Formats: sequence, C-alpha cells, structure tokens
Amino acid sequence: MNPSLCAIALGSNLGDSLAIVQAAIERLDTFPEVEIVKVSRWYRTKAITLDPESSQPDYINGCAILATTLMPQALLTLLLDMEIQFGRERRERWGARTLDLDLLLYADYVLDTPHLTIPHPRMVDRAFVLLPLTEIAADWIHPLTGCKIGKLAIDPPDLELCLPQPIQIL
Ligand code: A4P
Ligand code: MG
Repeated sequence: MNPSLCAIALGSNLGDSLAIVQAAIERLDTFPEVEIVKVSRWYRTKAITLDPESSQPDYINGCAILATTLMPQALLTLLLDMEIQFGRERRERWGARTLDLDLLLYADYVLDTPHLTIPHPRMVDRAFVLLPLTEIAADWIHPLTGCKIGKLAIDPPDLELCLPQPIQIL
C-alpha cells in the first residue's frame, strides 16, 4: 500500500510535558509503518476544561504530519497504545494527561465510526490544534468545511481561552 499523509495532534499537561511530546515523536519514528514528515513548534497553552471552575496545569501542544501505510483504525490503535505506554490514565473526559494523541486528518477521508471520527470533530474550534497545524499544513483542505487549515487558523473560537505561546527551544 502507498503511504498516506495524516496529521496528528500531541498534548500533555502532566509530568515533564515537553520531554514527553518530544519522546513521543521519536517513538513514532521507530515504527516501520510510520514516517515523520514534519513537526510543528511546541506551544504552551492554557488548559480548556469541562468545568470552568476547575484548574489544570498548562498544556504543551503541537502537531505532526506522518506518512503511514497503516489504515486509519490501525493508526488510531497504535496512537492509543502509545498513550498508555507513556503513562496515560483515563479518569475523566478532558482530564489532565501525560500524553494525548489525536488523529486529526487522514488524507481527505471523512469517517464517522463508534471509535474513530475523522476529521477530529473538535479540531476546527481549537487554537491549540490549529496554530501548530497551520505551520506544517496551511494548504491542507479540511474535508468537511472545504477550508484550508491556514484559513481556519486565522481566528479560532477558543483562542482567548487557551492563548497559545510558542516555546523557544535553545
Ligand atoms: N476517538 C474518536 N475519534 C478520534 C480521533 N480522531 N482521534 C476516540 C483520537 N481519538 C478518537 O479519546 C477518547 C476516544 O476518542 C478514544 O478512545 C478514541 O476511540 P480520549 O483521548 O480519551 O478523550 P479526551 O482527549 O479526554 O477527549 P476528547 O473529547 O477527544 O478531547 P480532546 O478533543 O482530545 O480534548 N486544553 C489544552 N490547552 N490543550 C489540549 O490538548 N485537550 C483536551 C482534550 C481538553 N483541553 C485541552 C486539551
Ligand atoms: Mg484524545
């Protein structure tokens, strides 16, 4: 099978988050079915929580483009297994986590199954996804809206809530 391009989002707000997301990229690159094509800068972002009264540590967020021979469901399984290997525990929805790996886009696929929805349903709202993603995929057309990522990233709805700040890595 020819490789397909896909985009993923990485997030962490427990542990040494910057080291964790960087290690996750290195780990992904070790799989023969996955090639890392591009990685965005890392951003520090304010946590968006279900309960606005509750507070969580800031997140480190970023995005990557992969070329993969895995089909979407198999790629999701690999991503979910990696989350567990990096110490992810699912206690509550939108709870703090050592590593979150979301499959944002897979070529121009539109999928809605019980365990996998592509494009990721909330990506168009999220500054912590769209700002890093536009650095590496500005011309990629989001298949549901027909808009380029670069356009969706101009003024995302939750920009003021999560205030993404790029991290300088020396
Ligand atoms: N699932 C379905 N489609 C997908 C997909 N495209 N990619 C299913 C990944 N998973 C997908 O995921 C729950 C289930 O979604 C998976 O088992 C998979 O079968 P999860 O990672 O346990 O759920 P979650 O991340 O807690 O919830 P959700 O609704 O996916 O949240 P998001 O959208 O990932 O948001 N604030 C900041 N600043 N930065 C963040 O990264 N992240 C979240 C979680 C909340 N606030 C945040 C951030
Ligand atoms: Mg997730």
